[in-house]
Amino acid sequence: MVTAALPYANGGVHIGHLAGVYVPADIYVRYLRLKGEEVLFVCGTDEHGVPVTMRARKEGCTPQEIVDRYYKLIKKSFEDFGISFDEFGRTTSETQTKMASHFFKEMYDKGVFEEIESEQYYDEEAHTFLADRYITGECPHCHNLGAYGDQCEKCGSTLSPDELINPHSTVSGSTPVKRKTKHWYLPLEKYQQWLEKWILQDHKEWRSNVYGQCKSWLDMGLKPRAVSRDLDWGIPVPVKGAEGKVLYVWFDAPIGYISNTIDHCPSDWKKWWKDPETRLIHFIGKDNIVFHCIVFPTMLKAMGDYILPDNVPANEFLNLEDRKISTSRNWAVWLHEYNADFPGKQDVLRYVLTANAPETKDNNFTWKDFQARNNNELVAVYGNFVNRALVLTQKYYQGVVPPLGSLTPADEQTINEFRDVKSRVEHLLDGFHFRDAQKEAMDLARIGNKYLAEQEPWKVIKTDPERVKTVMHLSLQLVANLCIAFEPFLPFSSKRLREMLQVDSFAWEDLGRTDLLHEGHQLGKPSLLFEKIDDSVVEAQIQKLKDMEKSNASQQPTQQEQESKSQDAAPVSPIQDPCTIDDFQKLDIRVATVKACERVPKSNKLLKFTLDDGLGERTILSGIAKHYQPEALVGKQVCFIANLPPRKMAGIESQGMILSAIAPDGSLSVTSVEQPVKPGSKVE
Ligand code: B3M
Ligand code: ZN
Repeated sequence: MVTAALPYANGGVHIGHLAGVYVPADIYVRYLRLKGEEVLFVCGTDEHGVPVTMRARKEGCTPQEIVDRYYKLIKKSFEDFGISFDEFGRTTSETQTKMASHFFKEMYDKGVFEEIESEQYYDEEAHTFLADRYITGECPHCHNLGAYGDQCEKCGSTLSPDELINPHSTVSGSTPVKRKTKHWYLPLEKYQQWLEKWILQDHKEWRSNVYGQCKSWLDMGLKPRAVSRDLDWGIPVPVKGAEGKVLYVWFDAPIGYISNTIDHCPSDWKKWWKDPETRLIHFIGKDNIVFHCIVFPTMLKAMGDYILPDNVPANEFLNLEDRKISTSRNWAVWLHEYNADFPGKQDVLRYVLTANAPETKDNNFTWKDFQARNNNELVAVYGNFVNRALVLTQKYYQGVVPPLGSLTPADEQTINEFRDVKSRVEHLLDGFHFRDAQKEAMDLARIGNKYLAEQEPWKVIKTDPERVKTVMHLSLQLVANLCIAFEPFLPFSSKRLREMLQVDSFAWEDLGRTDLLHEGHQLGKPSLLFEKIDDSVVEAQIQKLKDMEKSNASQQPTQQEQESKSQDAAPVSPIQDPCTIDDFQKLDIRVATVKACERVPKSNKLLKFTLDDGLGERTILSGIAKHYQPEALVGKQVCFIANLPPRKMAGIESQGMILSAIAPDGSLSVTSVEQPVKPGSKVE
């Protein structure tokens, strides 16, 4: 039973989600299916909770309209991309309402929950309790005026609404008041010992990032977690006295895995969730670890007869062009847009995301790397080998597999080199090392290229045509092996390759064999598996990113920015105490032209500017690396303070300060002049 995290139906899916969850899950499932294992792959959209209501408020429509729209968009983009779910459901389904209510009822009846009354913020104008995200105020730590009730995004501290100075409701703008409210809590602390044994002792094999995060939660000591909310969007809490309350989205969502299974196979769903012989694997991003390793297993345990996850291979995050993916700043590559911009190239993105999979640490996607991996690996290694083998067979033997003659030591060596690829790839896939597993498959193509380059059939054909038959026979066996080895990773290419080979299907078991294509077998017409991607194509994508970011058209929350920030909701900072014109005139503010700009090695904050300030060259360091690609600033004019004393940072002397505008949400824009001016011009 394989699950992939249910994306919130409040926005599209981007490459960060794909790399972290859906591509590895799909590789794993395709691999199991190829092996002939009985496997079910379930996903769907997560349609309740504050992320959805926030989005609806922002767009001025109902939550239902939002989830209907994004369910369709997400489902279609996964389908187009070849993520092979057996079932893609929604948490607003009837089955889910029944199942989640059943879970709550049963746990309630068993006396699992604690009922706790607490005081929560209530908006008297809007007549509603306020989720933490709906409250803003001043951060007690950094005094950012736009901090949220759960987090200050300026200084990163986790907050509770009580800590906010001067809280106000983003729903009506009024000052909220405290009201008593009752909620049901899952007493995780009662399961602490059991969890410690189950995870820390019995699952030492889990990825170290997952194991480590669980350990630190457990070390801190678990606390009760509320499983209900005062919200008007969600599954009603199914007990008396709970009017106006819904199940917390994180109580409801994981049960969605089960409901979607039920919708897929109503009569035998229990075998997937209650049979101790079934292995359950959750693919998730790192921000979901606590829910999948601690909260949901506790719920399953409390229910009694469910199986528990066998493994939870959570990934770290993927950055985009060296910056954190941010949907509110529209710094993202959206799957539905990729599908539209690169039709038929699903495998290229699959390949690149797996090659850069953030398995053990955060990783980075750049369009240049996308192009390089396509051109230098898919085209030049895999595609090239396959094409040479097929085209030569076509040319010499009209596409009929030639016989195998006697083997030379070089043949033997090549056969040996790829014979054990099966066990190597299996070992890696079984351990969820997708990046290395894909590398093994690519190495197989390298073996093929090396073999052809050394045997030179195009030369030998003139002197020893019998020998060429053997070389081509073996090359074709290697092509067939590549088709199998790449099948879980690059399913579209393997399908096309099977058509070229005129083979309906291969089994995983066949991997490593040298008799997959028999002498006399007629191959189909060869065509190119991959094509080069030009500079202009990736440059257009980079430009698109920059343009989209500027226009800031979409403001959907990312996975990380979950219950998300709203730029409009963040108020601007108050005007400071008065200063005199003399104070101002002490500052020598000038315009300079950026001659060069680069990252400062080992610093993720600093950019080093070389400026033309009208008198010569000037070096200034600025802590804005998170906001700009250095290349993007070259040639621009910027305003800077020219008469600050020099200051050393990261071993480099900075001669002044570049002025930037900082928006309340923390985003930043360097100041410039409306028309180009002579460098050195004063700003007054
Ligand atoms: N929708 C959170 C997320 O997308 C959540 C996952 C639910 S999995 C049950 O990060
Ligand atoms: Zn703060």
